[in-house]
Amino acid sequence: MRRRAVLFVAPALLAGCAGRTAIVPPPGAAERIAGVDWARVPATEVMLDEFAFVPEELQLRAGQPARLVFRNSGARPHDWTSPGFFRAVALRPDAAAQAVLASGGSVDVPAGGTVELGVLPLGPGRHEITCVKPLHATLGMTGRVVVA
Ligand SMILES: [Cu+2]
Repeated sequence: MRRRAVLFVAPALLAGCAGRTAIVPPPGAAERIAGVDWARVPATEVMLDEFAFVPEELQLRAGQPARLVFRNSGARPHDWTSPGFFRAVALRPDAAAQAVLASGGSVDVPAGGTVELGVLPLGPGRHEITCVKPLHATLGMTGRVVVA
């Protein structure tokens, strides 16, 4: 009963998957992203379906903004989850970014749906990606994002 009360008062923190910790944007992230002209940033598509990410390895460049368009062409909900990546980027401030931060680093995409995020990788790195839906990683929904 006590646990249920906690869940009731903190739904935003626990959105997506109970137990994951909300991500706080790195220092300076808001300033870094404020000057980006998103209309000039080309879209990069990331497809999700049963049971793969395409591309399996997403390549980005540090300091170069990207519009990531996550498209679920499958018949089930999927997610693109990478807490390490989302701790290392500045996100364009919008509702989609808020949902990713609150969930602890998951882009949740309903079947047939699309989610767009504006990201600015702050430095080079390599981060694992999984779909955290039960068994989806085992069935092939793993990958990585490499920031050069
Ligand atoms: Cu999945």
